[in-house]
Amino acid sequence: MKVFKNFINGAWVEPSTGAYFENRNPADVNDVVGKFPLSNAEDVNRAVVSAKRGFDLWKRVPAPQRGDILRKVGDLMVSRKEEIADAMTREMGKPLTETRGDVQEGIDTAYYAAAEGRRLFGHTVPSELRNKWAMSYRRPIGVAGLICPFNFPMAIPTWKMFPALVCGNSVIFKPAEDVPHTGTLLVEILLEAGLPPEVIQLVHGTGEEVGAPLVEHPDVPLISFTGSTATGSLVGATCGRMHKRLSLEMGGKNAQIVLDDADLDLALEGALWGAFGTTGQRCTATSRLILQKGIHDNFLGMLVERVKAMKLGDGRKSGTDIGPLINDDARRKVEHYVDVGQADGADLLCGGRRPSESGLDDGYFYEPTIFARVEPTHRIAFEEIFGPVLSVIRVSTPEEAFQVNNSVKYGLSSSLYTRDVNVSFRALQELDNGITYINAPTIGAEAHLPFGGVKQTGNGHREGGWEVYEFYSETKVGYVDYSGVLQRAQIDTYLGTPD
Ligand code: UN1
Repeated sequence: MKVFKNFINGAWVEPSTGAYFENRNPADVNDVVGKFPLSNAEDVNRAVVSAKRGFDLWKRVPAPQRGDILRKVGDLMVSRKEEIADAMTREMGKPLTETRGDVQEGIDTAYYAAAEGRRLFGHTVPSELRNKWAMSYRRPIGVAGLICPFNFPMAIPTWKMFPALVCGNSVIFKPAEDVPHTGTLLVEILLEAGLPPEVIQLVHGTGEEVGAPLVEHPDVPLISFTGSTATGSLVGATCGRMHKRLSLEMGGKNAQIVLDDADLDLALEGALWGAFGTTGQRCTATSRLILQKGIHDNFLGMLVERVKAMKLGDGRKSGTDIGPLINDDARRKVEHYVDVGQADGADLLCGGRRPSESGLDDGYFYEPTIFARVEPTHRIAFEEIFGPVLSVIRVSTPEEAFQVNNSVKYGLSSSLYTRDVNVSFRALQELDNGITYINAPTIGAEAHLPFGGVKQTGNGHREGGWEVYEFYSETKVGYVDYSGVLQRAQIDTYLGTPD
């Protein structure tokens, strides 16, 4: 069995604990991907010492040159796309079409970052005094601790890492325990592209043993975390106490709204993709379907028919629509919520159980599940499940749909299907989310636009696009007075005074 290592201090090394965990294929738990380090705070401490040296070197490399390395990273990802997608499906289950998309999102992020190395704009503004220049520019911050989830094993680490690197920070990367192989491939690619070794550190292990020491380390001023709202609160408490810069990307309870005038075939494709893509394990997944009363019964009928025909299976086999859940805990959580939904009185229309077909016994499969007659008081109407469970809510008007959409504590994405342009723009204005799609599903954000949510989904920062570069750099202002005399700001205004 292949044994993988951490990358610390410029070398592939064993964990200080000497302990490892097994990474298994969630579609077939007999298939062991490899053993990965079960590291602890000592490994994190070593990584920080090295990353500080990496930062001292890297911050002096001109940003366009830093960007050139990211361009090579993108090129290598292009050439290894199929291999990475295959490794990703093997360790986390989503079908190859989706893992290819995940790698592509990383490639897009690499090329965007490469170009950003030639921008990183500051401002030059007029000074209120003569013969004086005033400007702002961006400086790197230090060692960035990046704690990543399992569901986008390539895209999400790149959303964090590439902007962090182009801005001149060094990085300590902790991939989710379920996807350490993809994380390893990403680090290999960075090194192959010529990133100075101490600029990147890879520390495998659990949130408790690696994530927490990273967040608590005084020499890691930047933390970016994607994961559950509960863990994000703990991370936030520590970062608040230690005055760290923190970007949080957390839960969602995203809704697709279908109004009476919608193109129902289009809305149907959107709901299937939004709710059951990535087995419902996207932060952006559609977990509520809000149907207007005129199309409610008809649309539900169409939906259930199609969902029953979806094929569960190994994501590496063609014809598979839905892969397994990531692990046993995730499946138990889904099972728990299916019990809760039934106990609360919602109507289970399909799914609600493990599949009975042969060949699926050794994976964490669960049938795509639809609950109808879900009421706002039902827990499945407002709690994040992170699995293939869709809660259908019936409404009378667009306004009621907007109100239901906004009634949860999360605010990542929303989607509206209608042919009415006025209602569309009202929705863009009224829906409390970081992203709203019109006539498209709740999933499918593009790498060059800001990504993130309002309310308890995040803490005001965005990943992706141009905004993330603000997070990974600090504004500094420079004044250059070339008048040769003392000029007192706010006092020596020279108005009406000749030279
Ligand atoms: C996530 O689920 O955390 O918009 C990220 C999407 C993808 C990214 C999802 N581009 O669904």
